[in-house]
Parts: sequence; structure tokens; C-alpha cells
Amino acid sequence: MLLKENNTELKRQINYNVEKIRSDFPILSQLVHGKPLVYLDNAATTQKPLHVLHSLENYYYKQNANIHRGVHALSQEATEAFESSRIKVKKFINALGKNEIIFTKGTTESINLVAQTYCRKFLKEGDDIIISEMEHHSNIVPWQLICEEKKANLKVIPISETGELIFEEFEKLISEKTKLVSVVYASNSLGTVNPVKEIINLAHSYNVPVLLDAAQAVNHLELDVQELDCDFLAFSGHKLYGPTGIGILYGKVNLLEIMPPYQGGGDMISKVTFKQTTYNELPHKFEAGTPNIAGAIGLGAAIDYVSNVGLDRIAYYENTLLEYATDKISTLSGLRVIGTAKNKISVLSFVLDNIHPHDVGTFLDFEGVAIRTGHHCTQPVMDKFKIPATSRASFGMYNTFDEIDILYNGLKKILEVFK
Ligand code: 7TS
Repeated sequence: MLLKENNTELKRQINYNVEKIRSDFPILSQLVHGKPLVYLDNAATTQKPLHVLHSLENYYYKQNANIHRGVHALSQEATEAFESSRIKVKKFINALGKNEIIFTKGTTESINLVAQTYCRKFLKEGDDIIISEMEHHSNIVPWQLICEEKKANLKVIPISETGELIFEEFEKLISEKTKLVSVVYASNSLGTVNPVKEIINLAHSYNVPVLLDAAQAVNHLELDVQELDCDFLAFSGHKLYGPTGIGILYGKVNLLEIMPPYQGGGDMISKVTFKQTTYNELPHKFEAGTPNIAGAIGLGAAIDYVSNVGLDRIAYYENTLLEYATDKISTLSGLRVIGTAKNKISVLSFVLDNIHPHDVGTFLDFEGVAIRTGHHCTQPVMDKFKIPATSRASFGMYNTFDEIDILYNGLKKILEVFK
């Protein structure tokens, strides 16, 4: 068991100053229901550091203009800031070129983009798309929509009792009929980190492209799209300590080139006549209309902030929080952890005997503790475990061992009250 007393030694070893990090997040120092806020809903969205808030303020105070079209100074400055964020994303995930980085609204839109362009063009009747049983609804429904339209089949890799993907079942499902594999890198309701490299290798041996839903991976694991060799990768800015309404679709350039545009409008064209329209070069072909300029700039600032702290150190620290929290709450009788994979991000789902998760969430809220309760947009996972919902605590770079003790004490109280 990892002891909280080891914390000082740990922080010395990895040079991790959580108090300094917390001071960069003003929202964390408030009271909720008269108690200090303990924010443990980071899988839903993360809080934003001052560096991100200032970048948004600076943009609206000093740079606000539309991009890619004005010759005036502000427009050029805004364009420069927007495009430099694209380069930051490119470096952050080690893409080959900035033309492989498409700004979207978030993970959901990125996945829908691939379904509505790549699959609209290449998916045929009788073809298969493979996903897994632990997907977020946003990596299920876009494929159902396009499969229904094209009379194709959606195949599902089952998961085990520990919440791990059963690889042998994937081996059985993949075939010459498979047109795309789309799997979550790290599960939002179970925490499981999937063996994505193996999945990609097997899919590529059938010449099948792979999309990774990296919504939950992006702030916990270092992503290197060249090393992974994934064909598409999607994530949202707001889970990486950046703003909402901005996200990324990474795609290999040879695939993006052969995909038709997603939406039509300004910026995505090269020449428009009533007879024929030609499209802009990558990545602009997929960015119709005025984008979320401030959001992209804020995402760039978030990447700067996270990179400065160091994703490897963040991951190490969060793993120790997860281990401490798992060991501690598992001692409570009547509590069962859902999702016990060997390799996990800092997501801890659990159920309490005969107490509905919504009651747990409401009770903890009065203690100042923010957790998530519900199906977490993964209803098939709930069906698999035959439960309606879970309570989920998810840890971010600013959480502390003391906050886990507050969670534990809250849970203990609930179990006593409901006994
Ligand atoms: N994929 C995964 C694995 C997710 O966790 C989420 C959001 C999405 C996709 C969709 O991301 P969006 O930014 O486009 O909405 N997950 C959660 C969650 O666990 N609680 O709230 C949102």
C-alpha cells in the first residue's frame, strides 16, 4: 500500500510541487457549501490554469479579428496566434506535419468527421467497422449512423470482468471486410488503458486504418502518433486544461487527402463558381467557417502549461494518487471498484451496496467533493457490469492525498448513514 507519508519523498523524487500547481488554478481555492472544493471530476472536464485564462483574455483584449482573410494588423496577429497553436499541437503529439492537425469542436466532432467523410466515401454494404464494448457514446453512435446508411455492420470487441479488452476476440472479428477500427485509448468509465499498439499492428496487417479516441489519454499519457502509427486520433481541449469548444482531429496526410470535405463554407475552398468548387489545401479543407479562434489559442497555452510541468511527471504523480485512493477506498466494506485493469489512468469508478450513485454524488457535494455519477456516456459498460450507474472520482494534476482522505471520509459517512 502506498502511504501518504511517502508523499514528501515522492514529491522530492519527481520534483513535483502540487501546491505551486494549485496556485495556478484560481477556481480550486473556493468554498462549496461552506467546505473547500475538492474537484474530482477531471474526466468530465479539467480546470484551467491562469496561463490559459490570460491567453484568452489577451486574445479578446488585444488581438480579436477573423483569421486567414484580413490584411490588417490584428487579423494577421490573430492568424499567427491561431496557426502557432496548430504547430504546438503538432509537436505535442509528434505529428509529421501541421497539415495533419485539424481544429474541431472536440472529440465528438472529430469522430463524426471521420464517419461522415472517410466512411461516407469508402464504406460499402456488408463491410465492417470494429469498436469495443468500453466506448464512449461518441465513439459508438457516429458509426451506427453511417453503418445504417451504408448497410454495413458494427462489430464490438467484448471486455472482461476486469474491464479489459479481450484481444483474442478482436483477432476473431477482424477480417478482409473490416474497413476501420475505432477504439478508445483510455476508458472514461473504467480507466482501462488499451493495448493500442497491438491493436494498430494487427489492423495494419489487414490494411485497416485505426482511429484512437484519445479524449482521456491526452492529459495522462504522452502521445506520439508516429510511434503509435495510428491513422486518426481525436481529443478535446477541455480535458487537457484548455477551453471547451475546441478539439483536434489528427489524420495521416495520405488519408486526409483522399477524404471529401466535411462541411462546406468559407475558408475550406480554393475557388467557387456555380459550375464547380475546388477545395483548399490541408488542413483548411476540413475547417469550414470561422473557427473557435480563442479556443485554439487557449489550447496552445494549455499545451505550454502541461509541457512545462511535464506530462511524464504528471502521469507518475496521478498514478500514485490512483494507487493511494484505490487502496484506501477498497477497505470500505460495501464498496466495489468497477474497472480493475492492470494498466489504468487515474479514473476510479465504484458502487456502494444498495446506495444509488446519485445519492452518493449528492451527499459528497455537501462535503465540497465533486465527483461524477451516472453511466458516463458508456451505457454498454453499465450493461456489461449489470449496474445502472457508478460513482466516479477522477484525478488531475492538482489533486492531493488530503483530498482523497476527504473523499474517503465522505464515503465512510455515507455508508454509516445508509446502514
Ligand atoms: N471519448 C471519451 C473517452 C470521453 O471520455 C469523452 C467525454 C468523449 C469521447 C467526448 O468528448 P467531448 O469533449 O467531445 O464531449 N467524456 C466525458 C465524461 O467522462 N464525462 O463527461 C464527458
